[in-house]
Amino acid sequence: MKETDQNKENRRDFLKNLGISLLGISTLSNFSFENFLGSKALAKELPSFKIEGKKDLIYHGDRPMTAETEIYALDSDFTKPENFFVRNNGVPPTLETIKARLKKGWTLEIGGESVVNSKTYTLDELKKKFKTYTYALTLECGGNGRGEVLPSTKGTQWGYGAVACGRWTGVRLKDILEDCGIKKDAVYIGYYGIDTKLNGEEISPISRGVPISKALQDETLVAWAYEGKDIPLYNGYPLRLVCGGYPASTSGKWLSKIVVRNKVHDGEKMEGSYRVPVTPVKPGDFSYKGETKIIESMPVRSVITNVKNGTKVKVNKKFEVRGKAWAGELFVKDVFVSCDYGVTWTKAKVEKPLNRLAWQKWSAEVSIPTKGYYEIWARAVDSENKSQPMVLAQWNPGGYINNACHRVNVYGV
Ligand SMILES: Nc1nc2c(c(=O)[nH]1)N[C@H]1C(S)=C(S)[C@@H](COP(=O)(O)O)O[C@H]1N2
Ligand SMILES: [Mo]
Repeated sequence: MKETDQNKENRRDFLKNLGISLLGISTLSNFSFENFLGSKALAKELPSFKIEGKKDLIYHGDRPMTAETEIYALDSDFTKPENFFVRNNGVPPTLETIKARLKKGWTLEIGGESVVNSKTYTLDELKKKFKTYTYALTLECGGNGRGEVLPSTKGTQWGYGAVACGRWTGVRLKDILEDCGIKKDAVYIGYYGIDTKLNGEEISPISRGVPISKALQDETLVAWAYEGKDIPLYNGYPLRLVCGGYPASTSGKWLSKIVVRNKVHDGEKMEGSYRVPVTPVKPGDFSYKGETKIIESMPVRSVITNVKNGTKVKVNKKFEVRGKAWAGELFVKDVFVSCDYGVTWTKAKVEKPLNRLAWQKWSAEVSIPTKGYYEIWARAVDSENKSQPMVLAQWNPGGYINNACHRVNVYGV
């Protein structure tokens, strides 16, 4: 459908208010066909705009604003703030709104039926009252890889770059919850941020959470800094819940409230989204009405970050292939690299993570035997011996948790 001029005007105003300039619509130059098995993402026209202060992002949409990181920008040990992907579900708060709140003292309220004493802390109180911790935590959108899912499903057609890992600094959620006291019947927590719905309603577009056991892990943080700086505006400045290893949708941005629940949290996007069928369905079957389960720990995945598509390599000469791998709540045990479509595999050297829930660096030396077109595939295996599949293992109507192998191509010369 063609956009009306009025619509375009409205959108331009909307973006201007957010400090974004629309550069027009263009096809994406760096979104390479060969990155993905299905390659259907190439056919789609993607908006081209810029978020101030961000770099090396592939923009998927402006309303809500969504942008993933170019795979090669994931080559740095930790994702730089300017490279951190953006996935909004509604309208983010403006910097003015946030500054006005900060002036009065940004507050975090703890409530819900399973909290003993409801309390409200200012950001300064949180910093003073509780011990500060820093952990490197991997945040990956539950829909990362959806662009590869066939038959196609609705939702942002992410490549493999809706992921980031970096050092978050804040206080443990468990210390805050201990200070308030939690009742024996507590089973879940839920978050609220100060963003609003796209339709103009002044309520959170997303309010998700995690089981209480995850909320009480040492690494679950209420964080105010990322990579030693304030959290970037669109990644949740000034306060964010960070639940590494779980779908990033559980890490609430612009955090203002946490509720402790005596049942599974029933906030926005708990019911219809971020779930997969309990009983596997045939690919393309959107009619499933059966039981679904909430996605918890993300599956094992790896990306190749140093070899761009189309790279020319010398025949029979070893070259380095490296990247990152992560496995939700588990560790990555092995990464294997293939240059012959999975016929033979070379074992990569896999480094230890900085801490639990951080991604792991890996590298391997490979070579190709003749001139011509080759593909490099990477396949990680988690600490429970589960491997990445070569193709989407379990199609689901939401197009979630596609952890099929990443592949890039090279030319032998
Ligand atoms: N308040 C708020 N928190 C949110 C969201 C949101 O729209 N609003 N999106 C969630 C989703 S679906 C993802 S994948 C991550 C994205 O985090 P990022 O934008 O910092 O990359 O934030 C999560 N937390
Ligand atoms: Mo997400």
